[in-house]
Amino acid sequence: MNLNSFFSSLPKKTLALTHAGADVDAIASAGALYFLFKNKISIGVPEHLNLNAKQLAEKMQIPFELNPDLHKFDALILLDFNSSSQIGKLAFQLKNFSGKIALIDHHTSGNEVLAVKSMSLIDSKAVSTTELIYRLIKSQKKSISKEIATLLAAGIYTDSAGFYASNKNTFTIFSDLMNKSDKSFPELISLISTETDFSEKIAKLKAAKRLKIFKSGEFLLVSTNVGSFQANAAATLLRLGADAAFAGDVEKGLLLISGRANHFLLNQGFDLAKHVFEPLQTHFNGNGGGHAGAAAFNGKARAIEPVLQKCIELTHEFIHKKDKKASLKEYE
Ligand SMILES: [Mn+2]
Repeated sequence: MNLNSFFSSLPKKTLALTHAGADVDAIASAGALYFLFKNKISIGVPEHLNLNAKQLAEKMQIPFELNPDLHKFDALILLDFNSSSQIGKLAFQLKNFSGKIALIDHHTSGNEVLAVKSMSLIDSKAVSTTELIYRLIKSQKKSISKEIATLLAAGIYTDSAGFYASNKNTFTIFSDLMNKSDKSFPELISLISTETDFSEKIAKLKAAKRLKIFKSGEFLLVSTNVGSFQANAAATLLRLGADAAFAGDVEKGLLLISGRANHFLLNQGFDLAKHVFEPLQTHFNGNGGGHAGAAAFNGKARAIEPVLQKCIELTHEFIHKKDKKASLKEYE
């Protein structure tokens, strides 16, 4: 049995199974197979789908079952993963599955073998699993409907990070798929992009409006006062050009600050948790921690300004230790 003969006479009860937290590429791959075999395939998703994948499934009317019982099926097609750790609690059922298993994936394969070689299509050079499904359909000389073309294109766009990680093949295939999908590029994007919450947009814009900008040596440090979405606000400020950003608020005495630092600072050995939010505990009442590039502090304070100021000073202290000539100045 090989993949071609498997797909030319599919077992009666076949389940296309994505990884847990299915993304656009995974659900699009499953959906494409579902439309290709005219509803003969069921789709299973362990745990949940991410927001973009969920929206795509709704708009393209792809039916799926969360956490299906694998033993109800005669065959499985594993999509967009090649390690059983990727399917959460279903891993145990997969290990004991006695039916046929096919595997289509574009991740680098590890030591685990989930399907025999003749039943696997693994190519880590493919930008998406949908690209592999495109190749499979082509090799079987089947036709690509509008729905299938749309789904395959969506997987390529998402997994190439908007073509950032693509090769010349990607554009050839994508162009063919866009022709067949009968959709414009904005129409394709609208299937997978989710609206950012209105209050989140306002919080980010207010964070930018209330910004304080400091220069420490080569680095730009910023702080801002914003009542909600502090983590997203700080991340947004990095995209605007800051090397480290602190966004915080005091509400009814409760203090919350979120920090983000970019790789230029991290390459210097900077660690937000270690150099800012943990030392902050000796100056203010509360607890801090997290990762080198993303961390937070929760506590109690009367006002936010002195705390934000301290975050900037602690970051400057680190930079000054590396570069004795670095001085801290604020831009008006
Ligand atoms: Mn993928």
